[in-house]
Amino acid sequence: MASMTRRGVLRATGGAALAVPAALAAGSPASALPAPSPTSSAPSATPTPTAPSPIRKPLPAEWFTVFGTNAETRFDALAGTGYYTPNERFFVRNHTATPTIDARTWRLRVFGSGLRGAPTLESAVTFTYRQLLDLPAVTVSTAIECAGNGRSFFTTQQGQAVSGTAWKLGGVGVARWRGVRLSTVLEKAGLTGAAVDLLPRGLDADFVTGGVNLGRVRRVLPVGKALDDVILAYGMNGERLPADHGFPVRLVVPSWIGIASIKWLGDIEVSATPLSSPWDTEFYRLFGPGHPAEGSAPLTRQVTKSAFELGWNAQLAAGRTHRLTGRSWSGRGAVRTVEVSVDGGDSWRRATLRDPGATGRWVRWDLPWRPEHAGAVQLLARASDSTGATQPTATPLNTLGYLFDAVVRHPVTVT
Ligand SMILES: Nc1nc2c(c(=O)[nH]1)N[C@H]1C(S)=C(S)[C@@H](COP(=O)(O)O)O[C@H]1N2
Ligand SMILES: [Mo]
Repeated sequence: MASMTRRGVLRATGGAALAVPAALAAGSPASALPAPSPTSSAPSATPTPTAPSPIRKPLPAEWFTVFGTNAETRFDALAGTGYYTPNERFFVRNHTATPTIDARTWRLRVFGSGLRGAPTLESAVTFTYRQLLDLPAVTVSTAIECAGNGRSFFTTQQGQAVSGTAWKLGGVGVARWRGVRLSTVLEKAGLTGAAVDLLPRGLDADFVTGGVNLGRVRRVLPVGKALDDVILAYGMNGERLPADHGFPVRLVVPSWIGIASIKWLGDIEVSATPLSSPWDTEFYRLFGPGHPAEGSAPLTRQVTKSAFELGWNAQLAAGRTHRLTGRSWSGRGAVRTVEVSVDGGDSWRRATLRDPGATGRWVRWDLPWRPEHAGAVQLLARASDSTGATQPTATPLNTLGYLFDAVVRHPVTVT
């Protein structure tokens, strides 16, 4: 691991599912399937075999729960897989569909008033794939997590209506990302002290929702964060960055919600004046009771969560000792303790942590449990982090269902 490891490596990111404000939602975000992008120039008379899938990799039911253009990792599919989420099992959150990009012709274009000479998009400073590979490389171990991860529990645990993909807890994964520091590239592009905001933008299709074309997926990245620990990643867990995860190059923004980590990066505006996008104003803020009409400030850091590596409604035999395993993570601090309750929260026992805690990524943990009687049980796990925060029993409502951090009640059946 390179020098960034110590600091940058230790933070998590999160993204949001697609939480579409009611005003924009035509259907579920998952239904906002874009027209497939034309990837070949085959004559239109040629019958199309099958509509291209929005996600390229196989999505076996043992590993994923699929929601339209998105696929959630099943936590029971992580048991025994090691610390990092295997690329094949890493969740995918696509606003539209995974595009096909030729790394030989791909260029990253960097432009704007925050660069020397204020180049326009047409006169942008460009980087080829090869040029990026030739710059000093770093490896960062961090989570990418959707801001909407855990959203379904607002409804199933708290009885609240929220819009967006109904993730359980699998809209998260941790990988070793290989790439070049964004600060290195910005410096080469002529960053000036006047720069305040960046606007990285993807090469996937325009995002159309409720009949409104919001343009290409993009989200403001303040220059302070950009220079701190963000990388342009071209490798994931020792492999070339897979198509579904942003090939050829994506941003990895440690500890922040997943939308910050723009995939299929095409250009970055660097501005001396504040920038904005619908992903900063319409989505990825807290809306609803207790929040201003325009929403909270744009969301940045992820919250704390815990998950058992068990299927939903898993069956466990009575009269035997089971090793309950799980993972806890936070974008706000390092996970320090994890407690488990098998009696609905009346009593708690400390789980054994198997990894050192670090901001922005998880720790694996385990705990033996010997259930004596058959019946339905809810398993609870709660983590405390280095900021002193412990997962609460409820998360205050926000209508787009972001940043769920309450203790999840995981149903199992003892047989
Ligand atoms: N260009 C582009 N970047 C994107 C997205 C997208 O749809 N298009 N989705 C974002 C969201 S909401 C999340 S949570 C993460 C998901 O990353 P993954 O699919 O590699 O898990 O990518 C982010 N980057
Ligand atoms: Mo996301």
